[in-house]
Amino acid sequence: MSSVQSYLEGLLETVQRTSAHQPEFQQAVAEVFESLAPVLERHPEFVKAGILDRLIEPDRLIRFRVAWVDDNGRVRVNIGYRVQFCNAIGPYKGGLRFHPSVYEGIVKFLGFEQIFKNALTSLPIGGAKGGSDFDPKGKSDMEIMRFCQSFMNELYKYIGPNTDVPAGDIGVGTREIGYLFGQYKRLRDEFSGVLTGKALSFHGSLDRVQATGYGLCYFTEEMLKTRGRSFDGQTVVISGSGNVAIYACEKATQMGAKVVTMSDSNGYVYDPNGIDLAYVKDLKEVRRGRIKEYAETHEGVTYVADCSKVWTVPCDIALPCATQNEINKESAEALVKGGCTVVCEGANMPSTPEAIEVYLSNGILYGPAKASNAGGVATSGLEMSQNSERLSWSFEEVDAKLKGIMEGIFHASYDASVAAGSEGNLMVGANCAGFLKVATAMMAQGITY
Ligand code: NDP
Ligand code: 2IT
Repeated sequence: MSSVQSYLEGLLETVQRTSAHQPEFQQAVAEVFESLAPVLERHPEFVKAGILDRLIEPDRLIRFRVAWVDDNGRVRVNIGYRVQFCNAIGPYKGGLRFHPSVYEGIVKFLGFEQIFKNALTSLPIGGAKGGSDFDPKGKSDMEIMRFCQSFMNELYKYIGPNTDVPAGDIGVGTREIGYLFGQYKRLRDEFSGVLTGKALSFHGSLDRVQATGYGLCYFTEEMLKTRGRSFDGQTVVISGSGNVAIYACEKATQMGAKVVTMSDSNGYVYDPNGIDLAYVKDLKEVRRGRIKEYAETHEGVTYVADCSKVWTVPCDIALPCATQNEINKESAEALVKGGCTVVCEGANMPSTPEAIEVYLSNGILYGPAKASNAGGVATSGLEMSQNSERLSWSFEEVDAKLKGIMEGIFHASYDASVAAGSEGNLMVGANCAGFLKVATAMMAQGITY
């Protein structure tokens, strides 16, 4: 074993010890490490400076109590988190997730991935993530507001437009960002770009709502071009029915594809005529209903009460847009069997390591999340720029920048895969390109943390 390999293995053992019982974080670190040997062979100075030894431990992990009062006057308590992982190339930046599964291992995996994703955007943003085990499902609007206010009563101490700029993720959209922003403004008496994903009425960016899904499709289109293909005429399977899934469906359809599925954690719908997106937008964005209602109101649509079976639907392209580890080995094999030749990730870490092995050994074109879903945070970066200059750009201007950024991420990842001796392996390429940028900045700034 080379000395670089044994160095990486030693660090993985450290992670298993220091982050025991956090399998998602261990998985995210292992995937990055698997790619980095060629970069470390070329740059022994990164090993000497302990760049990775430092990156596996966040700058800080903040954990706090969030007490709030429900509509029945009962006191409820949740746990809030913010992990500030690395600010080598800009203020900490990353979303907030409200979901009952949130714990340290989830925010750390997301924060760790965010470091390299944000580096790939080429914008000055560092890596962070946060959230709570609060479950927004079934909560009234006033309960959501009171929870957000209580969450911000603690979080405000640690964030700021030049320090740490949170945004949305699962369970946190425009409504929640509004309540969080209102409370921050009250506590600090300051109107600033401290959060992104804001509503347009108080200087959110046009195209931010669409950005992750649109960016995913721009990235996928670049991948398809390498095989002389495009979205036109392709059958697409999408999981999830939230923010990312909806706008991935919209852009893929605009590009000529037929999207035949959407899902939530209860099940999926299969519409052979192509998803009626106007209905889904009203169902999810306005009425906050469940995807099952789609089958109840549309002719010829199948509903299957098992979301993991969505991958058995035959397709050309799969865009997982729900959550981590939603495609395991068995699901990946089902995709291959159904004729799928492209998997591009809208969700964060939706494929297990075993699923990725299935993609690679079957010649599937694979777009890894930290490259392919970077359009959301990139447009958050553009929202920060607009807020700083107190100007708003047009939808077309933002979307053209988003498209350019996604094309840039594809080419940087592709070129880095060539340099690493794994031409076309975008997972290796994205990890190497993102890491190289962060490591170079850390080298220049000395050993601080
Ligand atoms: P939303 O809350 O808008 O939607 C989440 C969707 O995923 C819902 O349909 C939800 O179904 C489903 N889902 C969540 N958890 C599970 C689960 N355990 N099993 C099955 N389905 C599940 O979130 P987003 O669309 O914003 O986020 C989706 C993914 O994209 C996440 O991985 C997120 O980290 C990632 N992402 C988001 C970005 C953004 O800008 N919003 C940017 C980059 C990545 P249900 O209603 O049943 O929970
Ligand atoms: O995973 C992600 O990149 C996001 N949830 C978006 C984060 C952001 O700051 O816009």
